[in-house]
Amino acid sequence: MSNSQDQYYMQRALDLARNGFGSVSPNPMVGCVLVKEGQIIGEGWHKQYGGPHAEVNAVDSVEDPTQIEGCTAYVSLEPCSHHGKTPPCADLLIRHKVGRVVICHVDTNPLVGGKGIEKLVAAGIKAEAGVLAEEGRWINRRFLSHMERKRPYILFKWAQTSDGFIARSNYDSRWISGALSRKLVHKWRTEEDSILVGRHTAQQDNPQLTARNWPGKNPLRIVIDRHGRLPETLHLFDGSVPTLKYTLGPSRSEHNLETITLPGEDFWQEMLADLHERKVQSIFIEGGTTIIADLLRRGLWDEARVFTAPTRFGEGIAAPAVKGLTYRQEQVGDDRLDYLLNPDHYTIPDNRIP
Ligand code: AOF
Ligand code: ZN
Repeated sequence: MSNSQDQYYMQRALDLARNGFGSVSPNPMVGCVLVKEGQIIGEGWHKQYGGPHAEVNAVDSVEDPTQIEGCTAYVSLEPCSHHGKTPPCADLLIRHKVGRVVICHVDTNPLVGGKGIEKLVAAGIKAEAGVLAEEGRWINRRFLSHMERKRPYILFKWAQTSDGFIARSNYDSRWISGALSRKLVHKWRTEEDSILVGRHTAQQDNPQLTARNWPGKNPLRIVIDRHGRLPETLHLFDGSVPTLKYTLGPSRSEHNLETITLPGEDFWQEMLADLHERKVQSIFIEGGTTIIADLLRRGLWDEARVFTAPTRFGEGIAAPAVKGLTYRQEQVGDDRLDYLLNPDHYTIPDNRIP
């Protein structure tokens, strides 16, 4: 079969994988397409964390399972080889006598890490990886950050005025971006594992940090309060959504609110290590400026989404200076939206889809 055909079906597998966005974390998004004699005979994707893997759903979608024998399976991630919440997908493909397996990229989860391919090859199945691998790794960049860099994917969002301010001199940062942009931010919240603000933003804006203007899940809320100064009356502490507070003070556990003590020698590294252990694969950072500037300086970031509104403040708090690769630009109502990547970790993706 030609390379372009492999790419065609792999693109379909990747498109299916994306349906799991916002529902499968801390698992990766995975799609699978079964092709026989130029026809798609089955397809599926991993829909929900804890649920069946993509291969299982694809196999189950085939009306007559004997048809699967000799087909080519396109999987956007190396089939798993471990007994997790479900039995190994490599075994499933072997049992159904699939003839060939085309894989987008290897699974760098140490539980799998090439062992899925080895299993298939040992069973006499042709297996090859690397078709549209860059796109597959882009889609699963949060999962791969967790597996390979051992820290969550760090994504910033801020809104700035056209003359470069992120807030007024009194730190009031409301009403820079338009209504449509603010709605889009709620959509983004449903796509990330967690959302973080610093003490100053928590106090100044008293945000709820929920995704109430978009259907989907609320992310875990995280707030930094080194010296335990934040009042308990803030929306963040209303117990409505699971919330973590990182502090140098005593730890505590209440309904939906856990206070975690860090030694504080390197607060960020300690916090990121703790979040990694909790399998939090992404952090959406909404402020404030000091936190963003601090992380930018340390190179501890992956992506920034920056709204530039037509408003001018004339004076105020300067927006963070970021040197990133612009991989996408769009107009959202009256605002311009730039999507930037940390050039130390990423190149511009082919598809430019966030
Ligand atoms: C696949 N197909 O659709 C997915 C895979 O706890 P479990 O059993 O759900 O296993 C989770 C791990 O399996 C996950 O970390 C990743 O390595 C792999 N995910 N593998 O063959 C799939 N979602
Ligand atoms: Zn699997």
